[in-house]
Amino acid sequence: MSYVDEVLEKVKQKNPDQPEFLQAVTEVLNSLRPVVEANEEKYRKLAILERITEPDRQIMFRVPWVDDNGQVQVNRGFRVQFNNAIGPYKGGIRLHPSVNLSIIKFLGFEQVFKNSLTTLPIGGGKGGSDFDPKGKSDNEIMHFCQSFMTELYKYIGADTDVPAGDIGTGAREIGFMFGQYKRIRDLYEGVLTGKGLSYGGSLARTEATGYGLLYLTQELMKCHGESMEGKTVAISGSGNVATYAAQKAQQMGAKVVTLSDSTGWIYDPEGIDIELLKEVKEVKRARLSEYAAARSSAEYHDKKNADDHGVWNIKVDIALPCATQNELNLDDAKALVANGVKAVCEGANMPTTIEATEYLQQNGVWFVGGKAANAGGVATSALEMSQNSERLSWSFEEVDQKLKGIMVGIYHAIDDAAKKYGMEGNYVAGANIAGFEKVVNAMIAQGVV
Ligand code: NDP
Ligand code: 2IT
Repeated sequence: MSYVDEVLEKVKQKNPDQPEFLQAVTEVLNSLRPVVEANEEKYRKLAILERITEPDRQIMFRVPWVDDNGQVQVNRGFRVQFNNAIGPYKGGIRLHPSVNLSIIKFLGFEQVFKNSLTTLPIGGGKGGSDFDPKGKSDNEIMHFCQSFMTELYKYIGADTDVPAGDIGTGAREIGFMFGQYKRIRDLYEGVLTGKGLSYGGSLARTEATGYGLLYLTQELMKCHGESMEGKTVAISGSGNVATYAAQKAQQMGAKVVTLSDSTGWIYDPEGIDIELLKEVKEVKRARLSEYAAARSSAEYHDKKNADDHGVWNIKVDIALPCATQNELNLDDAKALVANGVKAVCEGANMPTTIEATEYLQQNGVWFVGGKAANAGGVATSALEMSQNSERLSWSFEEVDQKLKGIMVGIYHAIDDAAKKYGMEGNYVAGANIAGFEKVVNAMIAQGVV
């Protein structure tokens, strides 16, 4: 049996109840076959694949807090520190009722390769809780965040592990967590990124994931003799990533015609009104249906069931899934291909199922996975860490220029890696290989640790 198959089997046996983690590992290890085969005996002897698929440590803890009615609530907190071969653990905190160990492990595993692709010195980790921020008052959010940090602070630090935002965690939550860390440790350090601008945050971090996604997509199009100008774009989600992806796409001359949330989706053939979107989602924290109610050109569709991903049925040139894992399945991929989609680039983490990814690739769609396409967020987090370390802050333009350079660089790195192993155009394999090589070299150099 090949070393890849051996390890895939072991990972399945050890984690039978973790479907998302197994999905992420299967995708990565399958695409690493040519690299692993070229180093089969060496990697087997050093147990490289066993080590890279087993987190350094997994922390799970109780998060008790008191709601506005005086009722004590208990959530479960997680931090998975996956791999710190190339820098301190780095990765977001997801607050969503669906959060469990499988989801945090898949995100932490992917983060290792993504962070490596940024070229910056950051290892991979992820955290979160099954806490649901929806419908909670600011007071409840603060109490939860303070309780979460009262345990998490033991394991993190500016040179150890630096969390950030993800689904359900934005500037408000990061602010409450930072305040509690500072209070407990009596230490003013860059322990979190995505901070507010008045206390160590970086300009352009809010925009970074969405903007970065578009910088990479633009480079992909350019290298295929196309531009963003005049293209029609479908985006899913309506949170941080979706909002700034839509904004940058329209600044580039494309028209974004869809958005979604967990209850429904909109089709706006005249192009998304970004200011209205921000007002509804960022200021009012309301549902997308309110966007449609305020804009006559927009149609609102209720989500019929969990498998209803209506946005992928719209005819577009480019699709950018920016909501959550497994939101674009084989049927969605078929609908996109039938409508002539040219490119699919993932703003979310693992939004496309393995079958859908393969179908898109087999049908000539230029497909870039999240580890490369959404790396702009964490890359800019690393730039925030640099600014915190030198106790300076850079201008928006300086950060944005660096972000653009990093995303264009990532596109070429994954394109080159795919070509080097005879898989031209397979950007999924290219990203996994390029991300893996750097981490493995560092692991080997550092010995058996
Ligand atoms: P937000 O919380 O800001 O927005 C999430 C969006 O996705 C919302 O519209 C939400 O709808 C929708 N969504 C979330 N979960 C589900 C679900 N289970 N089913 C349907 N819709 C869902 O998160 P972000 O924009 O920050 O994150 C979006 C994706 O991008 C995630 O996969 C995240 O891991 C990834 N990502 C984020 C980065 C960042 O810097 N923030 C960086 C790189 C990747 P609703 O409001 O109804 O829940
Ligand atoms: O998935 C991700 O890359 C993020 N949520 C951002 C992580 C970070 O540390 O900025």
